[in-house]
Amino acid sequence: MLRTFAEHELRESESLDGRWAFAIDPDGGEQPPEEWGDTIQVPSCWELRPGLETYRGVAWYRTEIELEEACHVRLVFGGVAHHAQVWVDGEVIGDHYDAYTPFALIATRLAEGAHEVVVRVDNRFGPASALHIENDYYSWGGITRPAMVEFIGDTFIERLHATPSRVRGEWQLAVSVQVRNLSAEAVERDVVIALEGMVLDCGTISLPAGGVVEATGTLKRLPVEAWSADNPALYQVGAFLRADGSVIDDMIDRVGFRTVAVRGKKLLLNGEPLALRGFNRHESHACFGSSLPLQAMAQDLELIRSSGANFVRTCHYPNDQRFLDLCDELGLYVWEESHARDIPFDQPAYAEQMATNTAEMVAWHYNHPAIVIWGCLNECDSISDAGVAEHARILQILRDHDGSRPVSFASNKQVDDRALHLVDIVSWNLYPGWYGGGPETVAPKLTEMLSWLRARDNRSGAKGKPVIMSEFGGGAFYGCRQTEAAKWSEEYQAQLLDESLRVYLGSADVVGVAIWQYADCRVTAGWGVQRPRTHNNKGMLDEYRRPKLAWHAVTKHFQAAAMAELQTRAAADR
Ligand code: ADA
Repeated sequence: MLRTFAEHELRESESLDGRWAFAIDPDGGEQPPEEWGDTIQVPSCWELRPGLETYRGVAWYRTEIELEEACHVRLVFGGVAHHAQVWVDGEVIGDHYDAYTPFALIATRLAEGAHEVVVRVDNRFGPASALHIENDYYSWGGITRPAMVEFIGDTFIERLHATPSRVRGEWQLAVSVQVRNLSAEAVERDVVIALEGMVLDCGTISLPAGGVVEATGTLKRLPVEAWSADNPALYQVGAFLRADGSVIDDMIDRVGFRTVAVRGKKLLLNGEPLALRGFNRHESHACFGSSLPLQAMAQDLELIRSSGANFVRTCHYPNDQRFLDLCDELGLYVWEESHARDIPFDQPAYAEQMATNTAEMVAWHYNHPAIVIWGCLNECDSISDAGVAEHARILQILRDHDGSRPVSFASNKQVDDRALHLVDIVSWNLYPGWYGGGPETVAPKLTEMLSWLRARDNRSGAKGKPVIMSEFGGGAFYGCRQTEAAKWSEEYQAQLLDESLRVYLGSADVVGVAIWQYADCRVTAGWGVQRPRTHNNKGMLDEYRRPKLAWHAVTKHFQAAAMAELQTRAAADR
């Protein structure tokens, strides 16, 4: 399953998870192999197979689907790392770039019976890959997230977006339903939306041959509870397609009623100041690579919640929808960002790949109440004129696709940054105490940055905006314990995090903190030369989720902050 719940009650679908035929293709062939001799688990990373630990190349996957009657099929992949080309019965039906966004491809008018599905997967670097590059995290290979096949008719619901808002003290839900017509004739269809027993007829739409039409409607005066980390109240919203009075298709998603806004230097959730405290988390695990099963994601979120954290930044790419579903269910706030970490803008494929990845992230993840901030372009060029223009372009894509959430990018350009006027929230990646100086440099560095930002003559365009410390921390090897707290020891890392959180959580100017990072993560070979163990060792846990001393220092601060928040709220309620 691509979600933690069923997205359809009427539409027939089947999971494609399981053993697929598998063949690596070191020559990077363009045609499916004659021999298949092997099988592999889907979803999984091929790097977890002995002998393929560092394989960077092409591999082929094959499975079969059985149709009980002639129909169209919609193949939905949660993520393929990182370039997928999909074949049905020997014909290419489409392709997709980037491991971190879902995609759906349609094969039309398939006859009853068995049909072959083949996927060519390529995780090589090079001019065709601008987002997956040698980097300080690993680019895995394979069909790394769940996949499924849906059996659809000529007209079907392709997308359902639901936007909650509060009007004169009452909750309402604006719903947009995108319907596609695969037939060669124009047809009319009725669209109905429903939420917890309340039904709204969105009227009849005329679908041109091969066209896509949007139906909209707003459910008003809804008797619902607000969503927040303390009360993650979720509601099912359904869209139903009717022909001649009969429901022929459906799509179900979940919504949480909450609003996110920036007012002055504050981030607001449902009109109240929101303080974010948590971690940067890569989809990276010693036992699963980037293909974490649901239980491992749940364990991460249980650990994160146990620390007193309420926030996760999906560094540096869109996450598995099931992880976001769990954040919706458990009540964690999420900064989700499109796929970029210090990438050059002059790669030939960059412009289109970055725009597509950003738009796909919002399109597929729009309804998650847990997502409170959209991010992009981590530590990219926000100094040159061209770099600032590119930030404007990508931030505008975020705003064009979703006007309901604040946007930001995590910057390491400090006072030289020239794109801060473009964001709703200023986000700083600062590493005092690691890339220079000791823990005693944390407080002065924050004072220096805030003095610059808030100065009367500050021309950054960001003077009065909220500030998030989007990355900070230092490295330690799990098990490296020593009395003298030298760098790479757990003792030093704990001291640095202790001081960093004392300073950042104690600042009225900082509305959020995201520690770099939750757990150690594997990095790619090119970065490996700079990273001991070819891992980024700044995790509070190691890659097996074994806690370092710093985890306990962090938990002390986060739990104290959570307790103080509860006491403040209790006092306000009295
Ligand atoms: C940057 C970057 C992270 C990581 C970090 C580090 O802030 O955004 O991905 O590389 O530095 O560990 O130095």
